[in-house]
Amino acid sequence: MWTAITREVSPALAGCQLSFIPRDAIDVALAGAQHRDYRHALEALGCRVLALPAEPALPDSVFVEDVAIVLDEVAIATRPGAPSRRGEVAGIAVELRRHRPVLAIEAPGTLDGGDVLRLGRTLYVGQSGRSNADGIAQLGQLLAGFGHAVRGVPTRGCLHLKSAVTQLDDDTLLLQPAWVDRERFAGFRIIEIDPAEPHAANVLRIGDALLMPASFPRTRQRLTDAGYSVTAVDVSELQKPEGAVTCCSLVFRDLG
Ligand code: CIR
Repeated sequence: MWTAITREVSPALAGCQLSFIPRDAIDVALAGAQHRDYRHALEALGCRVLALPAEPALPDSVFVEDVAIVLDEVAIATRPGAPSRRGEVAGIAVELRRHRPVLAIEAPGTLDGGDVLRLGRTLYVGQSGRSNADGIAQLGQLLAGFGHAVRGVPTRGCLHLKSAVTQLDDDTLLLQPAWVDRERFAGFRIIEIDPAEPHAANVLRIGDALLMPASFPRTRQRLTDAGYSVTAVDVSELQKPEGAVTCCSLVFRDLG
């Protein structure tokens, strides 16, 4: 029903990009084990998981979400805002061509997939330090012919739009009000994260189920109280390099 493309943790993970959190020692072996558990959790939620081999020269390459956007009709290879991450794109694009036609964001545009939140036929794109106006405009032009609208959203104090807001179901979002304005999402029901857990807004929706980091029990309680089925995974060593759960996979529908 769903395919999830993932890439195993790079042995160079400690050389990752960091923007909003201080550098902390990363246990790379534990990161690899947590990534394996994450892949198993995706399988348990109904995904066919592809685990591409680690890229020793690309520290952030486990965060495959940032290098592509996958829709039913087409995939977009991005041009990440961090130059150190641009070498990650080609390997994922090759894999995606087995599933979708692939278009690309070109220089001087920059776009990180972590900034792209698809809600129905509108793609909300974070105007972050990683995705620039040219990249967002290119995305709009590439997708207009497929009937998808693109709308820029200002973010503040966080890496990507999906650090601040993700989708829980067709009508409901989980949102961190310090990092994005809820008014940008008029018409949606909003559940806010617990204020004691500022990084908790990044959850991965697979059908009717949600996957989230184990380190946010208060926000998880809010979600289970609201009736959601939530699986928690320990991703501590993937959070130190400023990742979370959406960033470690590209999940898309199998079109049969
Ligand atoms: C970076 O700064 O690019 C990586 N260290 C973390 C990327 C996380 N990506 C995401 O949440 N979509």
